[in-house]
Amino acid sequence: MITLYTFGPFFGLPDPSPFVMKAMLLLKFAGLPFVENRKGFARAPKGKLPYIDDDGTIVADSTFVRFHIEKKYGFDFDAGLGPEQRACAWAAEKMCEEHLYWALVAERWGIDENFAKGPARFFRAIPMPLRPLVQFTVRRKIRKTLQLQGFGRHSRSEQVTLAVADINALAALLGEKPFLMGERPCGADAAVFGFVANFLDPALATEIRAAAEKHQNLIRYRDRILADYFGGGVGLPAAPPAK
Ligand SMILES: N[C@@H](CCC(=O)N[C@@H](CS)C(=O)NCC(=O)O)C(=O)O
Repeated sequence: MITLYTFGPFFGLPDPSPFVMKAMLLLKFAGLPFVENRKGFARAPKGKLPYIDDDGTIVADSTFVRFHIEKKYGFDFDAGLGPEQRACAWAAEKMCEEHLYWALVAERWGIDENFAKGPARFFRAIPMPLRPLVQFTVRRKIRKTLQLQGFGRHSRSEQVTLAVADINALAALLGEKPFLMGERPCGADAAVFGFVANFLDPALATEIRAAAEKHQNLIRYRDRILADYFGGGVGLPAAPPAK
């Protein structure tokens, strides 16, 4: 049996982490049953979630989870795609994970209003009066990470410009197809879904969400994947039906 280490549902989504949602979807796409464990963060081999325990084999990082599934179970997430489509899917996935992700971190942790509605609640289990100190320390670490990575050095409006360019690219790539590369989901859909769902989430009150909401195809994409793989929506505003 596979155990997937997660944070647990948040923001009306199966998990607040797009990487955890990616691992969930990879396992679901591959038809592999798994159990969730929400208490594994302290033992995460890379200090991050997700990771899996597959009958004693620990695999950390969502992309290595994908490679593990492909190798051990012989499942090709991109079956039926040509080399150019595979390359395009990989590029879209990494655009989200290595670029758009930092906009999500800046939105959630850097803007007080979003922090209060979102990440501040991650710390509910920590007793008072310790909680504000832990919140302050973690937030300071994340701000420093954003500086070192570089995204945090852009002005707020530059960050929005970059994130909206990514979101517009995703919407253009998806077009009117049900999934990024056609009629059936590919590996990149597992990753891209988590970002689309997070940026559309009402827990983020920002210009980026407003820009994402202009793309009805992205809203339908999120709703389709939530319905097909997570048993339906979780109280998020749905898109009007396609014309
Ligand atoms: N490259 C990793 C990224 C995972 C990641 O960044 N996880 C974040 C949550 S979205 C995390 O666990 N952060 C905790 C920390 O950095 O302390 C993957 O694909 O799994």
